[in-house]
Amino acid sequence: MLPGNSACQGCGSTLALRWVLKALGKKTVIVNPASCGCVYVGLYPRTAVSVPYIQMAFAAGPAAASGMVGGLEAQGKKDVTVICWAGDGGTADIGVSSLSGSAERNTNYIYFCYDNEAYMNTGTQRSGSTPAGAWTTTTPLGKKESKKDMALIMAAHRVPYVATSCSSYPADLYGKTKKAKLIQGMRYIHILTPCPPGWRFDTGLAVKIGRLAVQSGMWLLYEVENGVFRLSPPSRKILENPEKRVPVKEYIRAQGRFRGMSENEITLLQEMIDSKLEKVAELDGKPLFF
Ligand SMILES: Cc1ncc(C[n+]2csc(CCOP(=O)(O)OP(=O)(O)O)c2C)c(N)n1
Ligand code: SF4
Ligand SMILES: [Mg+2]
Repeated sequence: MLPGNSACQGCGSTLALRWVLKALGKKTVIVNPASCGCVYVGLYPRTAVSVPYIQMAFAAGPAAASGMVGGLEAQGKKDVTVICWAGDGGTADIGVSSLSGSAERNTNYIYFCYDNEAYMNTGTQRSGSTPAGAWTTTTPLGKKESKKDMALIMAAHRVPYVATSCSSYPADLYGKTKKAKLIQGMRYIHILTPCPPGWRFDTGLAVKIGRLAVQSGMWLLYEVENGVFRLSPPSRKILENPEKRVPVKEYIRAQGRFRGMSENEITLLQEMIDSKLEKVAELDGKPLFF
Protein backbone atom coordinates (compact mmCIF):
# COMPACT_ATOMS: atom_id res chain seq x y z
CA MET A 1 0.00 0.00 0.00
CA LEU A 2 1.44 3.34 -1.02
CA PRO A 3 1.68 6.37 1.28
CA GLY A 4 -1.30 8.66 0.87
CA ASN A 5 -4.94 7.76 0.33
CA SER A 6 -8.30 9.44 0.59
CA ALA A 7 -9.62 7.74 3.74
CA CYS A 8 -10.80 9.80 6.72
CA GLN A 9 -8.17 10.57 9.31
CA GLY A 10 -7.71 7.69 11.75
CA CYS A 11 -9.44 5.06 9.57
CA GLY A 12 -8.99 1.53 10.99
CA SER A 13 -9.77 -0.08 7.64
CA THR A 14 -6.74 1.42 5.84
CA LEU A 15 -4.51 0.32 8.73
CA ALA A 16 -5.81 -3.22 8.27
CA LEU A 17 -5.27 -3.23 4.49
CA ARG A 18 -1.71 -1.98 4.97
CA TRP A 19 -0.89 -4.96 7.24
CA VAL A 20 -2.67 -7.45 5.02
CA LEU A 21 -0.68 -6.33 1.97
CA LYS A 22 2.58 -6.38 3.94
CA ALA A 23 1.85 -10.01 4.78
CA LEU A 24 0.77 -11.04 1.28
CA GLY A 25 3.43 -9.28 -0.81
CA LYS A 26 3.39 -8.08 -4.40
CA LYS A 27 1.93 -11.15 -6.10
CA THR A 28 -1.57 -10.30 -4.88
CA VAL A 29 -4.69 -9.34 -6.80
CA ILE A 30 -7.48 -7.42 -5.02
CA VAL A 31 -11.18 -7.57 -5.82
CA ASN A 32 -13.01 -4.78 -3.99
CA PRO A 33 -16.82 -4.54 -4.04
CA ALA A 34 -18.45 -1.11 -3.53
CA SER A 35 -17.36 0.30 -0.15
CA CYS A 36 -15.11 2.88 1.49
CA GLY A 37 -12.26 0.72 0.15
CA CYS A 38 -13.12 1.80 -3.40
CA VAL A 39 -12.82 5.43 -2.31
CA TYR A 40 -9.60 5.22 -0.33
CA VAL A 41 -7.86 3.01 -2.91
CA GLY A 42 -9.10 5.46 -5.53
CA LEU A 43 -9.00 5.54 -9.31
CA TYR A 44 -6.21 4.61 -11.70
CA PRO A 45 -3.60 6.09 -12.23
CA ARG A 46 -3.69 7.44 -8.66
CA THR A 47 -4.60 4.24 -6.80
CA ALA A 48 -3.25 3.85 -3.26
CA VAL A 49 -2.15 0.24 -3.84
CA SER A 50 0.69 -1.00 -6.02
CA VAL A 51 -0.86 -4.40 -6.84
CA PRO A 52 -3.51 -5.23 -9.49
CA TYR A 53 -6.87 -4.11 -8.21
CA ILE A 54 -10.44 -4.23 -9.56
CA GLN A 55 -13.54 -2.51 -8.22
CA MET A 56 -16.59 -4.72 -8.46
CA ALA A 57 -20.36 -4.39 -8.23
CA PHE A 58 -21.56 -4.59 -4.62
CA ALA A 59 -22.99 -8.13 -4.69
CA ALA A 60 -20.40 -9.71 -6.96
CA GLY A 61 -17.03 -9.62 -5.14
CA PRO A 62 -16.75 -13.39 -4.53
CA ALA A 63 -18.03 -14.16 -8.05
CA ALA A 64 -15.36 -11.89 -9.56
CA ALA A 65 -12.70 -13.42 -7.31
CA SER A 66 -13.80 -16.90 -8.42
CA GLY A 67 -13.38 -15.85 -12.06
CA MET A 68 -9.98 -14.39 -11.29
CA VAL A 69 -8.88 -17.65 -9.61
CA GLY A 70 -10.13 -19.66 -12.62
CA GLY A 71 -8.31 -17.36 -15.06
CA LEU A 72 -5.01 -17.63 -13.17
CA GLU A 73 -5.36 -21.41 -12.93
CA ALA A 74 -5.98 -21.62 -16.69
CA GLN A 75 -2.76 -19.69 -17.27
CA GLY A 76 -0.86 -22.00 -14.92
CA LYS A 77 -0.05 -19.15 -12.50
CA LYS A 78 0.20 -20.72 -9.07
CA ASP A 79 2.04 -18.04 -7.10
CA VAL A 80 -0.59 -15.28 -7.15
CA THR A 81 -2.91 -14.75 -4.16
CA VAL A 82 -6.42 -13.55 -5.01
CA ILE A 83 -8.19 -11.66 -2.25
CA CYS A 84 -11.57 -10.06 -1.88
CA TRP A 85 -11.50 -6.92 0.30
CA ALA A 86 -15.08 -6.13 1.29
CA GLY A 87 -17.01 -4.14 3.87
CA ASP A 88 -19.50 -5.61 6.34
CA GLY A 89 -22.51 -4.50 4.28
CA GLY A 90 -21.00 -6.11 1.17
CA THR A 91 -20.31 -9.25 3.21
CA ALA A 92 -23.14 -9.82 5.67
CA ASP A 93 -25.96 -8.44 3.50
CA ILE A 94 -25.75 -7.94 -0.26
CA GLY A 95 -22.73 -10.17 -0.98
CA VAL A 96 -23.58 -13.07 1.32
CA SER A 97 -25.06 -15.21 -1.46
CA SER A 98 -22.00 -15.16 -3.74
CA LEU A 99 -19.73 -15.43 -0.68
CA SER A 100 -21.53 -18.56 0.49
CA GLY A 101 -21.36 -20.02 -3.03
CA SER A 102 -17.59 -19.51 -3.23
CA ALA A 103 -17.18 -21.10 0.22
CA GLU A 104 -19.26 -24.11 -0.77
CA ARG A 105 -17.02 -24.51 -3.87
CA ASN A 106 -13.94 -24.04 -1.63
CA THR A 107 -12.60 -21.49 -4.13
CA ASN A 108 -8.88 -20.89 -3.71
CA TYR A 109 -8.84 -17.28 -2.41
CA ILE A 110 -8.82 -15.24 0.80
CA TYR A 111 -11.90 -13.22 1.66
CA PHE A 112 -11.35 -10.32 4.05
CA CYS A 113 -14.31 -8.58 5.60
CA TYR A 114 -13.26 -5.28 7.17
CA ASP A 115 -16.04 -4.58 9.60
CA ASN A 116 -16.81 -0.96 10.49
CA GLU A 117 -20.27 -2.14 11.50
CA ALA A 118 -22.36 -0.06 9.07
CA TYR A 119 -22.62 1.20 5.49
CA MET A 120 -20.07 3.96 6.01
CA ASN A 121 -19.33 4.98 2.43
CA THR A 122 -22.92 6.13 1.98
CA GLY A 123 -23.12 7.94 5.31
CA THR A 124 -23.68 5.33 8.08
CA GLN A 125 -26.74 3.17 7.47
CA ARG A 126 -27.21 0.03 9.60
CA SER A 127 -26.01 -3.30 8.24
CA GLY A 128 -26.53 -6.87 9.44
CA SER A 129 -23.20 -6.44 11.21
CA THR A 130 -24.18 -3.33 13.20
CA PRO A 131 -24.34 -4.24 16.90
CA ALA A 132 -27.50 -3.83 18.97
CA GLY A 133 -27.78 -0.39 20.56
CA ALA A 134 -25.75 1.45 17.91
CA TRP A 135 -27.04 4.65 16.38
CA THR A 136 -26.97 4.88 12.59
CA THR A 137 -28.97 7.16 10.27
CA THR A 138 -31.46 4.30 9.76
CA THR A 139 -31.55 3.34 13.46
CA PRO A 140 -31.88 6.78 15.05
CA LEU A 141 -32.97 5.26 18.38
CA GLY A 142 -30.32 2.52 18.35
CA LYS A 143 -30.40 -0.80 16.47
CA LYS A 144 -32.77 -3.32 18.04
CA GLU A 145 -31.42 -6.49 16.39
CA SER A 146 -28.15 -8.30 17.19
CA LYS A 147 -25.01 -8.35 15.08
CA LYS A 148 -24.88 -11.16 12.52
CA ASP A 149 -21.94 -13.48 13.30
CA MET A 150 -20.33 -13.83 9.87
CA ALA A 151 -17.16 -15.62 11.03
CA LEU A 152 -19.19 -18.44 12.58
CA ILE A 153 -21.48 -18.57 9.54
CA MET A 154 -18.37 -19.02 7.39
CA ALA A 155 -16.95 -21.63 9.74
CA ALA A 156 -20.20 -23.56 9.32
CA HIS A 157 -19.31 -23.85 5.61
CA ARG A 158 -16.40 -26.06 6.77
CA VAL A 159 -13.82 -24.03 4.85
CA PRO A 160 -10.21 -24.81 5.86
CA TYR A 161 -9.49 -21.54 7.65
CA VAL A 162 -11.56 -18.85 9.38
CA ALA A 163 -10.18 -16.17 11.69
CA THR A 164 -11.19 -12.94 13.35
CA SER A 165 -8.84 -10.01 13.91
CA CYS A 166 -8.82 -6.27 14.60
CA SER A 167 -6.89 -3.37 13.04
CA SER A 168 -5.61 -2.47 16.53
CA TYR A 169 -3.68 -5.80 16.71
CA PRO A 170 -1.29 -5.66 13.72
CA ALA A 171 0.81 -8.67 14.81
CA ASP A 172 -2.36 -10.77 15.12
CA LEU A 173 -3.61 -9.67 11.69
CA TYR A 174 -0.20 -10.05 10.02
CA GLY A 175 0.30 -13.55 11.47
CA LYS A 176 -3.16 -14.78 10.50
CA THR A 177 -2.81 -13.38 6.97
CA LYS A 178 0.61 -15.05 6.52
CA LYS A 179 -0.86 -18.34 7.73
CA ALA A 180 -3.89 -18.01 5.45
CA LYS A 181 -1.63 -17.36 2.44
CA LEU A 182 -0.11 -20.84 2.78
CA ILE A 183 -3.46 -22.67 2.98
CA GLN A 184 -5.25 -23.88 -0.16
CA GLY A 185 -8.98 -23.35 -0.66
CA MET A 186 -11.32 -20.75 0.78
CA ARG A 187 -10.00 -18.71 3.69
CA TYR A 188 -12.03 -16.08 5.52
CA ILE A 189 -10.70 -13.36 7.85
CA HIS A 190 -13.10 -10.97 9.59
CA ILE A 191 -11.41 -7.79 10.87
CA LEU A 192 -13.02 -5.30 13.24
CA THR A 193 -11.97 -1.84 11.97
CA PRO A 194 -13.03 1.16 14.09
CA CYS A 195 -14.32 4.12 12.07
CA PRO A 196 -14.08 7.59 13.72
CA PRO A 197 -16.91 9.39 11.86
CA GLY A 198 -19.33 6.44 11.91
CA TRP A 199 -18.69 5.39 15.50
CA ARG A 200 -18.41 9.00 16.69
CA PHE A 201 -15.04 9.19 18.37
CA ASP A 202 -11.99 11.39 18.02
CA THR A 203 -9.74 10.63 15.02
CA GLY A 204 -6.76 9.87 17.25
CA LEU A 205 -8.53 7.04 19.09
CA ALA A 206 -9.10 4.28 16.49
CA VAL A 207 -6.36 2.00 17.88
CA LYS A 208 -7.51 2.52 21.46
CA ILE A 209 -11.17 1.81 20.62
CA GLY A 210 -10.25 -1.46 18.87
CA ARG A 211 -8.18 -2.51 21.88
CA LEU A 212 -11.11 -1.76 24.20
CA ALA A 213 -13.35 -3.93 21.99
CA VAL A 214 -10.99 -6.88 22.51
CA GLN A 215 -10.02 -6.18 26.13
CA SER A 216 -13.69 -6.01 27.13
CA GLY A 217 -14.57 -9.25 25.30
CA MET A 218 -17.03 -7.38 23.07
CA TRP A 219 -14.91 -8.62 20.11
CA LEU A 220 -13.17 -12.01 20.28
CA LEU A 221 -9.98 -12.90 18.43
CA TYR A 222 -9.87 -16.55 17.35
CA GLU A 223 -9.15 -19.03 14.57
CA VAL A 224 -11.10 -22.00 13.29
CA GLU A 225 -8.55 -24.19 11.52
CA ASN A 226 -9.91 -27.37 9.92
CA GLY A 227 -12.95 -27.01 12.19
CA VAL A 228 -11.03 -26.61 15.46
CA PHE A 229 -11.72 -23.43 17.44
CA ARG A 230 -8.75 -21.71 19.11
CA LEU A 231 -8.71 -18.40 20.94
CA SER A 232 -5.89 -16.00 20.02
CA PRO A 233 -3.56 -14.70 22.79
CA PRO A 234 -5.20 -11.26 23.38
CA SER A 235 -8.60 -12.89 23.96
CA ARG A 236 -7.19 -15.85 25.91
CA LYS A 237 -5.52 -13.32 28.22
CA ILE A 238 -8.81 -11.78 29.34
CA LEU A 239 -10.40 -15.21 29.65
CA GLU A 240 -7.68 -16.57 31.91
CA ASN A 241 -7.25 -13.33 33.88
CA PRO A 242 -10.70 -11.87 34.56
CA GLU A 243 -9.06 -9.02 36.51
CA LYS A 244 -7.54 -7.84 33.19
CA ARG A 245 -10.98 -7.63 31.57
CA VAL A 246 -12.12 -4.07 30.85
CA PRO A 247 -15.80 -3.40 31.73
CA VAL A 248 -17.73 -3.11 28.47
CA LYS A 249 -19.07 0.22 29.71
CA GLU A 250 -15.64 1.76 28.94
CA TYR A 251 -15.93 0.63 25.31
CA ILE A 252 -19.54 1.77 24.98
CA ARG A 253 -19.17 5.18 26.62
CA ALA A 254 -16.09 6.00 24.52
CA GLN A 255 -18.28 6.21 21.39
CA GLY A 256 -21.07 8.62 20.47
CA ARG A 257 -22.95 5.97 18.47
CA PHE A 258 -23.96 4.25 21.73
CA ARG A 259 -25.05 7.42 23.50
CA GLY A 260 -28.68 6.24 23.55
CA MET A 261 -27.85 3.10 25.56
CA SER A 262 -29.10 3.20 29.13
CA GLU A 263 -27.13 1.98 32.17
CA ASN A 264 -29.53 -0.97 32.33
CA GLU A 265 -28.82 -1.95 28.73
CA ILE A 266 -25.07 -1.76 29.36
CA THR A 267 -25.44 -4.01 32.44
CA LEU A 268 -27.34 -6.53 30.30
CA LEU A 269 -24.63 -6.36 27.64
CA GLN A 270 -21.98 -7.02 30.32
CA GLU A 271 -23.92 -10.10 31.47
CA MET A 272 -24.13 -11.36 27.88
CA ILE A 273 -20.38 -10.96 27.42
CA ASP A 274 -19.61 -12.74 30.71
CA SER A 275 -21.79 -15.69 29.74
CA LYS A 276 -20.29 -15.74 26.18
CA LEU A 277 -16.78 -15.92 27.66
CA GLU A 278 -17.78 -18.85 29.90
CA LYS A 279 -19.03 -20.78 26.87
CA VAL A 280 -15.97 -19.89 24.82
CA ALA A 281 -13.68 -21.25 27.55
CA GLU A 282 -15.30 -24.66 27.07
CA LEU A 283 -14.88 -24.55 23.29
CA ASP A 284 -11.20 -23.56 23.20
CA GLY A 285 -9.10 -26.19 21.41
CA LYS A 286 -12.14 -28.27 20.42
CA PRO A 287 -14.04 -28.88 17.16
CA LEU A 288 -16.66 -26.19 16.70
CA PHE A 289 -19.29 -28.31 14.96
CA PHE A 290 -20.35 -31.95 15.14
C1 LIG B 1 -26.42 -2.37 -5.60
C2 LIG B 1 -25.86 -1.20 -4.90
N1 LIG B 1 -26.57 -0.62 -3.92
C3 LIG B 1 -26.08 0.45 -3.24
C4 LIG B 1 -24.84 0.94 -3.56
C5 LIG B 1 -24.31 2.16 -2.82
N2 LIG B 1 -23.23 1.83 -1.93
C6 LIG B 1 -21.93 1.95 -2.29
S1 LIG B 1 -20.87 1.61 -1.04
C7 LIG B 1 -22.16 1.32 0.01
C8 LIG B 1 -21.90 0.99 1.45
C9 LIG B 1 -21.01 -0.18 1.65
O1 LIG B 1 -21.01 -0.59 2.99
P1 LIG B 1 -19.97 -1.65 3.49
O2 LIG B 1 -19.97 -2.84 2.61
O3 LIG B 1 -20.19 -1.89 4.93
O4 LIG B 1 -18.56 -0.90 3.27
P2 LIG B 1 -18.14 0.51 3.92
O5 LIG B 1 -18.68 1.58 3.06
O6 LIG B 1 -18.69 0.56 5.30
O7 LIG B 1 -16.65 0.50 3.90
C10 LIG B 1 -23.40 1.47 -0.62
C11 LIG B 1 -24.71 1.31 0.04
C12 LIG B 1 -24.12 0.32 -4.60
N3 LIG B 1 -22.89 0.73 -4.96
N4 LIG B 1 -24.64 -0.73 -5.25
S1 SF4 C 1 -15.98 6.40 6.84
FE1 SF4 C 1 -14.87 5.10 8.31
S2 SF4 C 1 -14.23 3.27 7.17
FE2 SF4 C 1 -14.81 4.84 5.67
S3 SF4 C 1 -12.86 5.86 5.14
FE3 SF4 C 1 -13.82 7.05 6.81
S4 SF4 C 1 -12.94 6.18 8.70
FE4 SF4 C 1 -12.54 4.71 7.05
MG1 LIG D 1 -19.16 -1.09 6.55
